Amino acid sequence: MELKNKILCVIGLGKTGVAAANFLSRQGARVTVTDSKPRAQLLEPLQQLRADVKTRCENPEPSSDAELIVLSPGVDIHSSFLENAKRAGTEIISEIELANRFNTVPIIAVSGTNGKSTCTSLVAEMLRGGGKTAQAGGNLGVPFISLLDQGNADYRVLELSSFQMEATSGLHPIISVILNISPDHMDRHKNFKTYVGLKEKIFSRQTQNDFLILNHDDPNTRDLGKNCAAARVLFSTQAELDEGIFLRGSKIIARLKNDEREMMSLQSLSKGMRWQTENILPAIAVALLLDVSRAAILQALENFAVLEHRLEWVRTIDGIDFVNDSKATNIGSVQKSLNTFDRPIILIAGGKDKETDFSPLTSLMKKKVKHLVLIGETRDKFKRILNGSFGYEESDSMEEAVHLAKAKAEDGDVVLLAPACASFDMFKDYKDRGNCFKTIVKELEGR
Ligand code: UMA
Ligand code: ADP
Repeated sequence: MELKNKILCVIGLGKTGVAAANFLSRQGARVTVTDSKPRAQLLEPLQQLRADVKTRCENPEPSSDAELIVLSPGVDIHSSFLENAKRAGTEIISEIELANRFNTVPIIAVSGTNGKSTCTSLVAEMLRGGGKTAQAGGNLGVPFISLLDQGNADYRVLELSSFQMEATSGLHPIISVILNISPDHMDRHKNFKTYVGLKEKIFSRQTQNDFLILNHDDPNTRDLGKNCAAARVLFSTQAELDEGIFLRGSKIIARLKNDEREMMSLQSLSKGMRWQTENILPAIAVALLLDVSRAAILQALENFAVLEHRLEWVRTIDGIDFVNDSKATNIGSVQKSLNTFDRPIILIAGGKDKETDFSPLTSLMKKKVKHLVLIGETRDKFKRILNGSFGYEESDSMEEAVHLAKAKAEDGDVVLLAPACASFDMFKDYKDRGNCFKTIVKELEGR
């Protein structure tokens, strides 16, 4: 792809926009980055841009002379400010597509609604433990385009979100993984079918030499890719599989290429890691398919630190466990959170709406949740699904919410932050929300 002197526009001046613009500028392109925010709110990213990159703030529309437009993940391909460019026939691609056109390293792609970050990080650790060089990035935090600057590697392991797949067409992973699919980001994708279609794109270019790893336990993933040439490998925590990775009692069994191996017992994992079993099984599948030894896989699992804000145990006070699952921003992850505990839960939930239908949570909440503390914009929407059947309180701040939750909790209970919503109504992002929860919990005094 020749970029020298091409007139290019990158939309969105976040992490991705900075990395993409600098990459393109280094290739000799004439780059402009546009953003809807005013300049005063973009001072930090503006400082990170190369001197020859032009910028336009408070108006994300690409200039009419742009020959190629590169979208940041947060930019919806259906945005009205892209209409003129589409009418003019200007090519619009995602940052993933751009990076892919320059990438020469085999790709392992991890997608799904929940667990991607954990699975992606685990795969990279297992590969490294097996003596291979592996770079991890994508939605995980380091843009794919930035990985190209990190030099060569045996593998690039990419976490891919539905946003990133919108203007992506050429990606061809040697192994792709779809962990699970449940409704999320409906404010952007509008319907579940479109969302599933975006997830399916990760295997659309795979061939008979490739592998597609799928969750057998999820009816939304089990039958995907039946017409795809890649070999399907399933994983399950619930059923023994003819071929794949599954649990037999508490043992993890790998049955691949007509060979059955006992990998390990769940008991040898830390409690936090046991909660990640659905993400560990597919990571093991990837590692085995790439000939990583059992010993290296076990070592990587032992060394792995559970990621912050994902079912993260914070503290036990007066016999009450406080757990930070701020990253539970959709109903699928909250279902997993609630099902993780067999003790009464005081749940702190609510936040910014993503046009989520919360009703699938009602019956599980009735079964698992002893008391609910609602925060954020979605309080009324939550109240409607509870329909007066359920005890709850409301709060305007995390501090008050934690204190209300603690007041209701007794020895043996769990106070769980699992909001089922985005955080942007009250916080900078999910990390800010989780950190706020943790700070308050750490300052609590026991009885
Ligand atoms: N912007 C516009 N116009 C728009 C939309 C956004 O100008 O219509 C501008 C914003 O004003 C802002 C910039 O775009 O200045 C932000 O771009 P971005 O939202 O793409 O953010 P990045 O910092 O580039 O981060 C993105 C991903 N963000 C999103 O998908 C929203 C990060 O995933 C990812 O880690 C990063 O690229 C590196 O690849 C975050 C995320 O929330 C963690 N992802 C969603 C999720 O996990 O649920 C999908
Ligand atoms: P992602 O990168 O896909 O958002 P994370 O590993 O960051 O995934 O986890 C996001 C949320 O999903 C957390 O609340 C976590 O507890 C929950 N979660 C992790 N794995 C799963 C899974 N396999 N099924 C459902 N929820 C999960």
